[in-house]
Amino acid sequence: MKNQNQYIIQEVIPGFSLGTPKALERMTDGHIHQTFCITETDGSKYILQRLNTAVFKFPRELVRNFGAITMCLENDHSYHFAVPRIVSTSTGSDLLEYNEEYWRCFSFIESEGSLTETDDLQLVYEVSKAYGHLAKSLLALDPTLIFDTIPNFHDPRTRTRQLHQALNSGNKERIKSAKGAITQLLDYEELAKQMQAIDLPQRVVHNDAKISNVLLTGGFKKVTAIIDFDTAMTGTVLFDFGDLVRSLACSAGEEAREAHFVRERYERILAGYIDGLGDSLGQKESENMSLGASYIIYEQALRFLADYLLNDRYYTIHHQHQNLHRAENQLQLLGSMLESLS
Ligand code: GN1
Ligand code: MG
Repeated sequence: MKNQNQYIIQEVIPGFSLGTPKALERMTDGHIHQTFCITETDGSKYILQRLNTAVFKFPRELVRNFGAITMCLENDHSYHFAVPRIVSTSTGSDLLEYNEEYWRCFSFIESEGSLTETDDLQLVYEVSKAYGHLAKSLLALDPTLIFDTIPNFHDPRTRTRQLHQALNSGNKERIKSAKGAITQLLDYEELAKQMQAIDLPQRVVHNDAKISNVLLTGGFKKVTAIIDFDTAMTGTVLFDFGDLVRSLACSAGEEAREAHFVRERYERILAGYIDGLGDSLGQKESENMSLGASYIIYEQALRFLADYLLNDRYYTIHHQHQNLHRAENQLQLLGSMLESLS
């Protein structure tokens, strides 16, 4: 029987317009898809992904969105970051459908890589500004042309329901052992209600605006590209601001057992994001930024916890209680943020 690398080299890669692969390496970041780096005999590199269709149920629409988003960014000459490019299949498609699997391939953007956290205040500002710039550039894109790759992705009512459903049908042992986190989340439900109550302009945003979706150069000080447009769809700037705070204003990343809010980084995120958005930031958006941040951290804690209660169906885990630990990390961050900003 073939191992996975042999299968990919012999059966998947030939489906794309590529040369001869020399090496294939699995990349471990990302909780959803399986991602590989292909190196060809001439040294050129590509990113190959097997899409997770349990999470992204509409892979054709996903790649169509990608085309519209990247074209919009390429047409905006003020957007000075690299834009990922799709590598077509040998039949000229953006998606390879093979053995009931969906594969796509991107050109490799040269960089030093990405980070999952940083304490460099200037980098915090630059990353935030880049996401602000992205949202400004994507204003040129009509949100009705973008397919909802995951419907109700950041919808407060849907997310609150997700926890209640997990509490009704989840693993009884786990519900017992996660009692502390469950109680805290139920106490924070008010954040979802507040978020639901504000009527904000809908625009195309990234929806996964964390530092690890940014490629860096210049000794990890300069933003070269924003990547991962899978959840780029209609939303509000509060969602992206929230993910920036989640990933940048914390003392440690989401896999750490301890995480607390770092106020001076929050101020740099706010300044950078607002500078990036420029005149595209409306008053109602600007008045509700901190609510957006607390809602997104609450939502992420809820998603990790609900997945834990349902026996880890969604997020990739590497040890048994990882999703509970991730939820606890987010709850700590949220608690210390609310205390600091009150
Ligand atoms: C997932 O796979 P990755 O790391 O890009 C998730 C995000 C979460 C994130 C938590 C489609 O993103 O929403 O914020 O994990 N993506 C999806 O780190 O659910
Ligand atoms: Mg993502």
